[in-house]
Amino acid sequence: MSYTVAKGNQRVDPDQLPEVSKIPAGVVDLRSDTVTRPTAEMRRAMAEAEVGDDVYGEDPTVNRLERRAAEIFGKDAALFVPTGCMGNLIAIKVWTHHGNEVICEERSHVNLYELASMSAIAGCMPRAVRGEDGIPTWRQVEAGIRPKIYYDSQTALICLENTVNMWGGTVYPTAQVEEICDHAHAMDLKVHLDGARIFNAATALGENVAQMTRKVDSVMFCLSKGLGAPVGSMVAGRKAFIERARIYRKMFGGGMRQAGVIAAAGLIALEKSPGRLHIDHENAKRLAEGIAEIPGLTIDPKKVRSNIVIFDCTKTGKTAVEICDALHPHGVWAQDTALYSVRVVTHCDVDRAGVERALVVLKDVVAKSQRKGA
Ligand code: TLP
Repeated sequence: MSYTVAKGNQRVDPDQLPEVSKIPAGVVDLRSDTVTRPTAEMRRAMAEAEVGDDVYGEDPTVNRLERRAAEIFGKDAALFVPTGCMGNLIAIKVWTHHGNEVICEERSHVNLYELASMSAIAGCMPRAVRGEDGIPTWRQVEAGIRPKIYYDSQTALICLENTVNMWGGTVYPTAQVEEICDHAHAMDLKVHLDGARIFNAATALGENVAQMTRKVDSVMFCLSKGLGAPVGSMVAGRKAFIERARIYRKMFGGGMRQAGVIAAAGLIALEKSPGRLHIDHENAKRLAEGIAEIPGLTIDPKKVRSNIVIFDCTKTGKTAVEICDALHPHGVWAQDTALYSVRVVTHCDVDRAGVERALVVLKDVVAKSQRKGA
């Protein structure tokens, strides 16, 4: 069977959009935490942001955001980039040469959802390894490292992800990250962390991001997911890394001029949002527990530690696309992530009442579809 995404997850026709840019009333949009809209405070800060030409390093708001991100992560420096994908690609480009291999987990974002940019642009091959719940141990990573023989392509970089999106927001224990870094460094390999949702991981672990990332060579994190900023991600690392990252950002078309307008929202996201992520996690837990009680749906709620819930719908006899398409007209939007996997993600624009409504609708839709399909 060929796989097409659910209608609600396809690119919409701009003419069909409502005029006001907010999640339509009555809709519980659980497709992703990327759908959050900027708060009134962010919009005010954006309107009032001091700006300059960032390609000349003259945007005071961008400079402030970069300094603050570096400080929070305990790194020398940070760089504001338009997207998480660009941040990851920049790091891969800095740490590798054409023809190198990059070790990553099989379902990682860099492997599956970045349009093969590590190959198409950085000239590298992904070497996918498998880890339980998307969290490979050092032993599993090590098995993917190429021997130093001149006719083998060479491993240059290990790319980890935390939280692990497509495994249901699972969380890397810091000791395991550090063990991988220690071994990798002893072999002259670099470690990049796709920390798109690192603040969710920090919330789940009760640790701080500086401590969690102290051994990685570079980290990317997103302002525009759970933290609620409209646009933007950061990469952070040593000074020499960021100097080269700046060059590749420009090469990839990411030199953004008066970007203070969006950095202003990013600063608010960075300061204020981490403190509320536990609410999203509690809502995700509630979703998972409710889903586990719906006949035909399978999930282990114990494994849900952050804001991502992925459940299996095989036993309903319906595909994930069919489930998502059936939910959509009832104002509950979910994302199909594989033929029989549906993802629901909690975030600041979904409250507990929305979660409860989503569960009622999901139960109803699954029950009806089973009756029809029987
Ligand atoms: N993830 C998106 C989709 O692309 C799947 C989502 O809805 O979750 N790393 C990770 C772990 C991500 O989850 C994402 C986006 C990115 C990188 C890329 O970030 P952007 O979308 O800013 O390029």
